[in-house]
Amino acid sequence: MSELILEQASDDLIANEADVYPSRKGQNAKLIGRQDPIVYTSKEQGPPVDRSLINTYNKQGFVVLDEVFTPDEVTIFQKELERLGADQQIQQSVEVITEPSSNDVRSIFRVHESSLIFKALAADERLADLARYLLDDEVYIHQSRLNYKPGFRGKGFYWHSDFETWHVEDGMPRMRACSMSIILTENFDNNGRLMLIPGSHKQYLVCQGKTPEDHYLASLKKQEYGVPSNDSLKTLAAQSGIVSATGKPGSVVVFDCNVMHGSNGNITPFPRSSAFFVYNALSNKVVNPFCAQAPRPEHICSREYIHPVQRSQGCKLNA
Ligand code: 6CS
Ligand code: FE
Repeated sequence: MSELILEQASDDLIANEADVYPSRKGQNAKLIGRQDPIVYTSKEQGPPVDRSLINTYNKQGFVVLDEVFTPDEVTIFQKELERLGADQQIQQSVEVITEPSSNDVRSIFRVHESSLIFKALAADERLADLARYLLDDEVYIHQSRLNYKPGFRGKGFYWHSDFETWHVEDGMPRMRACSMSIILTENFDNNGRLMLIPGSHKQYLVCQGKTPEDHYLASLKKQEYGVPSNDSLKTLAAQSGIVSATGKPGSVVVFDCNVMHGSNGNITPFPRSSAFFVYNALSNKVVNPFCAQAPRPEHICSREYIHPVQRSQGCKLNA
């Protein structure tokens, strides 16, 4: 049997037999237990941040690291965010998602490859070392995006678990990934900040319905599949409430791939922009999608270009 057929057979085996988190397979919505650790690292290795922050992450499913990046570094990120958002050529590319009710830029994907500054940021030890610690493995960027959440008409992101989408639509086998959202503009109470349900990462929410073809073309503007039923959301929220994760520009929201989160729209004049990197353990590389659809494109889910994030000594950023 040729190497290729063997490899495909093993992927199929993984994709078909090891679907321990089946969702959107016609069942009713329900909550099942998480079958993976949250913090993978063995105890003797010291964390790169205060142990109390690791404990909060483990318990809540997220933690806010205050002002990790200096104001000067944030200015560099903001200028790059504005440059990319204003670039006519980039605006026409597939990597840009516009707002559903305007042509405002909603997100730009794959910036860890297309922007030298965000490539350096993704590899910065203040982020990547923490991801390696939490996942106890080398890591690669599964997805990166700039979220502009523009003022006046920035639409929200309905409640969802990222992992449910990445498992079903991208073929991410297990919960061994974490996201880091670097706050680039002031998060106020009212400009569409990130809301999370603490502790929700410990249960997997099986979603009803079936994944439509090319679902990402709609879901990245307005997600309607792979979202919780009202009852399951009520159950999760009743268990531990809903909190907002805010912080000054330069702060980082670190969250487990399976924590339930969402954000409101933004009708204030103040954009709520962030840079978002998803670190996946190298041992948890995506296989075939667990839904019967074609894999999502490379700019949304790294599949062809999977390489470990190189160790760096801080962002090599030219002001
Ligand atoms: O579908 C995805 O991969 C993206 N969708 C959302 C709303 N959050 C995670 C991710 O960026
Ligand atoms: Fe999300």
